[in-house]
Amino acid sequence: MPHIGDFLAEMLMRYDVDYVFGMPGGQTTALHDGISRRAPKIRHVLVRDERSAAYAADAYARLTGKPGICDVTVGPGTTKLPDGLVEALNASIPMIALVGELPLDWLSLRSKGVASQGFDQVAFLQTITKATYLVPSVEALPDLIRTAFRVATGPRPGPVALLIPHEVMDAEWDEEKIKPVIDDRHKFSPSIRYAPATQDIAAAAKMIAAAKRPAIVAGGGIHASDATQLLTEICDQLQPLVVTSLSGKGTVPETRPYVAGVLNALGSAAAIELIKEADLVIWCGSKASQNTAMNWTLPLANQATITIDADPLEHGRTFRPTLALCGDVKLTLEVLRAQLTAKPIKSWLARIAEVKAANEVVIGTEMAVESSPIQPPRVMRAVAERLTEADVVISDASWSAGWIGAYIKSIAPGRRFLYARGQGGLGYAVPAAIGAGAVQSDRGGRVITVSGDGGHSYAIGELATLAQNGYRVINIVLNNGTLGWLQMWQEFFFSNLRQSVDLGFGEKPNYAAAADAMGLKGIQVRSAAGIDAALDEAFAFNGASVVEVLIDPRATPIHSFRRRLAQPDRKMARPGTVYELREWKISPSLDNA
Ligand SMILES: Cc1ncc(C[n+]2csc(CCOP(=O)(O)OP(=O)(O)O)c2C)c(N)n1
Ligand SMILES: [Mg+2]
Repeated sequence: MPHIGDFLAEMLMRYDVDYVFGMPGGQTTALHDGISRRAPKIRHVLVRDERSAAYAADAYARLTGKPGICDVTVGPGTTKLPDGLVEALNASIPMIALVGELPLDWLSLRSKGVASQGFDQVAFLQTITKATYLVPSVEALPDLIRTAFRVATGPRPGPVALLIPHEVMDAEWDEEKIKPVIDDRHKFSPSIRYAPATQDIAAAAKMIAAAKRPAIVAGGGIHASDATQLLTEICDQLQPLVVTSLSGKGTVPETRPYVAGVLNALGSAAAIELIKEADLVIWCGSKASQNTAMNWTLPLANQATITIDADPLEHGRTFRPTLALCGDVKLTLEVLRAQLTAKPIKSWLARIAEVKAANEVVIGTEMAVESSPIQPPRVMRAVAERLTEADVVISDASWSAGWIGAYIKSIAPGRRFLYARGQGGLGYAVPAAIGAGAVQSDRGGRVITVSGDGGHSYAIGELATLAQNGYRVINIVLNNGTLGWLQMWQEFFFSNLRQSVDLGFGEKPNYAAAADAMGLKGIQVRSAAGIDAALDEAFAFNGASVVEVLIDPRATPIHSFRRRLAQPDRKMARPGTVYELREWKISPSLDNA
């Protein structure tokens, strides 16, 4: 007779889940048995660390819109999940963690690991998930699986943990009694879309028509709502200034003349300059986080604002918008589009073109530097030249986010740039490439990760996962021998301190050699002259590779750090904005609106 592991695998398959990422334990073996019997419709990918399973599921979800599924065993498997769960919680990514649990009636034995690997998993997971459920019986399981999918994909999407006790997972599956019935509305996120009130849409259209210098801050919520194509069409018609958050990169292609790039302290200088000149700023699918809102100096006090967000609680968190459009981004844009009368404004487009052109000169010069030590913009240029619309780029935290953000342009609407900005945790890129690699192996594109040596060191074990599965992943390691960001922070603000920031010693670690030993193609690049050949080789390789580039340790994408490096004798105080409470502003109305 089949068991409940079969039932669980059957339910997942019916929800169109084709990959599950995890690490086995005795409590979850029935699930793996169930999956293996249904392969290749549903497949299990073995990771080397459960932390990576959650990150892989996160990337899978971002690229497919389906909940990412990961599985761990009770105890030490569960305690490695938080990095991925908090990232998904903060970034509103649909995810389901299938968690092994000790038998239900061993309650008193869980404490202090008297029963092997036991601890209070529910309490542990509750604060870092959208919902956590302990399955009380075989009979309750079908409904709780449906609940997990409904909650993970419903507004606002997020991670759900489902704890399945050992005796439930191993029980026989009575197919007459336990039916694998799913709710097909919850295969994808968002599973429900709603539009704002009609009068709010009319008011928004009027404001947009009255604006002289309209701007859109496009956030990750646009990707989550699958609204990139629609937003791009609307923007082609209106031609407002468009800037994006890191997560929003790719919502409107950066090749459009009115798009000024990523708004962030390490993003596009043109975006930072131009957004301040707007009279109306539409925050679309963006929570105006600390980084995108430039330490909440944005929006400016004199800027009228419209917020578009599906979460009613998001409107007004950091400022009081002039107008709040509470609704699914795509549906809201659809109804708004029908009422838009605004036309492109020549003077504003000319100003955007002027600032962008000046910035392009600077960026172009940086990307052309052929001398040693290697400058990261030159590396990014070489990556950009080889990218196609089918490829996916994954950023680690650290300066990699800035190098990608400012020097690789998105060329088509769609989510092809992944940033873990929910937490900004180091060590995301390589594990996320497992999930992206699985998706791309079916779609036919490549995956490119960019990390610093610090971030890359977190998940070197997972390089074997990439190689074993034959995923076409090119991992670029920008090796400056240090935790660059912290090294400069110490130097600037703590009188040249150099404590616990150096990762390199002599010629080691050699990340290319390590990759080679793990079954990948490992290439080390020491001079700018070698960049193109190395990337040609890696991009053409039908498998996983690591391209380690020894870069200038004085290179940084942070604009304020660059100013400090250029004026070493000027005494500069630690940025006060790190501690200051933001000013909660009330956005004004727009003249003539
Ligand atoms: C998990 C985690 N720990 C610590 C930090 C703080 N942090 C931010 S950037 C950074 C240095 C990153 O070094 P590396 O990956 O080598 O990139 P680089 O800055 O040198 O380009 C650190 C430690 C973080 N973001 N995430
Ligand atoms: Mg580094």
